[in-house]
Formats: sequence, C-alpha cells, structure tokens
Amino acid sequence: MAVATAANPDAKHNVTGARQAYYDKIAKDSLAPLWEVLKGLVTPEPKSTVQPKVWKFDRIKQLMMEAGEVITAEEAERRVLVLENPGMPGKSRVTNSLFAGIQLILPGEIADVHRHVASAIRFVLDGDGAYTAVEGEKTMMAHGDFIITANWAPHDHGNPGKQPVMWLDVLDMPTINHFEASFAEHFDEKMQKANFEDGDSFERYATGVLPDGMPAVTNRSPVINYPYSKMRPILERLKKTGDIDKRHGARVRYANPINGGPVLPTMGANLALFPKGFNGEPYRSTDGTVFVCAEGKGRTTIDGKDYEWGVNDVFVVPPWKRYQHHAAEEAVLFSISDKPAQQALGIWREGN
Ligand code: 1HN
Repeated sequence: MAVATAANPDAKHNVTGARQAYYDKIAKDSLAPLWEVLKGLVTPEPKSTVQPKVWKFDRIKQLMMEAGEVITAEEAERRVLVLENPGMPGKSRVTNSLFAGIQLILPGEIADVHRHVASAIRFVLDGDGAYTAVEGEKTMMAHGDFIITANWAPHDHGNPGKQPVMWLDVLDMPTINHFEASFAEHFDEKMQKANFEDGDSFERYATGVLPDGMPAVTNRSPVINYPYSKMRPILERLKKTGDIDKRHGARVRYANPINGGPVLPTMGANLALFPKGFNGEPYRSTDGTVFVCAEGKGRTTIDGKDYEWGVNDVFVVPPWKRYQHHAAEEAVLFSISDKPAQQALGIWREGN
C-alpha cells in the first residue's frame, strides 16, 4: 500500500498521480518510499504513545478481590490484572518496553513453578504471609520488598498465610518480544525445592563480603529480595545528613553488590524518600518510569497536569515528559524503568 498524503500531512512532497502510481507499483515488490515517512521515524525529540496515568490501589484491590471470585490462581496460572497504558490499549504494556500488572494470591493458593526469558521484578503492596521462590531461595514477601526474578530463573509463589497478598509485577516482556526472543517452560513439580533459606542471597552477597573464589556474575544481581526493612533505614540516613536531590529526593538505586551495576540488564529501580513539604524541581529522561507509593502521599506534576497518589497507588510517567514530585507529608516512592537497557545502548538522556 502506498502512503497517502492524508496519512502524513507534514510531507513536503505532493503525491501526484504518477508518484502515487509509482508507490502502488513498488509496494508489490515490498518496497516503500522513505521520504513519505521519514519525519515520523526520526523525530527531533522523543514522541511517545505512552500516557500518564495513576491506578488507585483502593479500586485495584476491590477489582482484584473480585478476580479472586471468578478465577483461581491455578486456573489463571498467574492471577494478574494488567496495567494497560491508556495510550496503548490491548498491548499489555505500561510503557513501550515494560509490562506491569497487579498479582493476587489468596490464602492456600500456589502459582506453579515456571521460567521464561522475560525478567520480572516484584514490589510487594498488600498483605502478609505469601512467599516467592526464585532459583531455590524461598523468600517471604512483606510490604515494600523488592524481589527480582532474572531472565530464565525458575520461580513460583504461594500463600500459606491467612491474608490475600498483592504485589506489583513489572517485566521486560515487551522488550523481549520486540527482539522476538521469548522462550518459556513449565516444570513437572508445582513448587521448587527450597535449597536456600529466606534472606540467603542478601546475606551472602550484599553485606560487604562475597563468597571467595566464586565466579562473579555481573549482568544481574545475585540478590533475590531487597527487603524494605533493610532499605528504609538507609533513606532515613540520607535524609538526616541532607543528601536530598532537588528532583529525586533522598534516593537509593538498587544495585548489583558485585559491581554496583543495575539489578538487571533491562530494568533498573530506585527507592526515594521525600521529606514533608518537598517541592521537586522539574526533571525528564528518556526512560518512561513506573512509580509506586510505598508510604505517605503526594502529587506529581506531569507535563503540566497534577496526579495525586497515596499508599500502593501506581503511576506512570512517559518518556521525556517533564515531571515534578511534591509531598505535603513525608512520602516514599519506588520506581522502575528501562534505564539500564538504554544506557547499555548509549541512548539514555536526561534533562530539566
Ligand atoms: C509471570 O510469570 C508472573 O511469575 C507475573 O508471577 C506476571 C506477566 C506476564 C508474563 C509472565 C509471575 C507475568 C508473568
């Protein structure tokens, strides 16, 4: 199909009858005129299909509990409501590179062991008593815990507790599928054998020593769970000493303890505290970012519009849209984006 001028009002060229006939002719040879589409392909600034959006946890929780009545975790394989960016309905993505969803596991349920090429992170929102098992480490999930499931790592979840447990899942699935490199497999057993105690990978790799003589894996973190109980006091230390970024607050970056690099090659995450009365300076970067409020409440101005958030609300800032955080009371925000992937490719940019 030739490209009509109506579809490209910016085109300088006027498609005359002869030109259109030419386009129609070359289309049969799977050829197309670049000059008709060039402006849409090479934009002077990022042009994003991603829209800003807040998902309020109260509403999500209500709808998730209803999902608990209509489908079991076993039937669903994973009982997840996809956070669909309103700019890309039906595409199962929150930004162009990331999938996000909220998962619910009810008391007594398990989610079978499987693995896939897409890497996942989980940020625990609500409820106590569930675990996730990753590569043989079974870790209990508590509010604010940041759990990573690297590429091809076997993982299963279960809830032997008494409360429904919900968390945010973010996967690099759209990135993997962009490369058409997706593989996945199931295991015969439903649960992994727990070879490592809860907290093993954190204690083993993230407390200042490393197992001697072990080959160091550097493109992903060996730590399965970065517990909130260990991260939160660090934010308090930064606040006390005034290490507060004017845009990002008192912020830490979740790091691979072996080399200080990102936790995963495709996704990077931060945890930030905003002191009461924080009025952030404007910031923008090319990595569209998903935020979750872990504590407190506030609002973020995105592209001139205010978005209010409270505990467990999730919101997304599109790539290169200017934003500013404001916190009327002390607040903590978790965030995740594809920044490490962009940095590895040398294309990441930030500005104000
Ligand atoms: C997945 O395996 C999980 O293991 C969660 O909990 C969300 C979304 C898409 C594809 C696989 C999980 C997922 C997922």
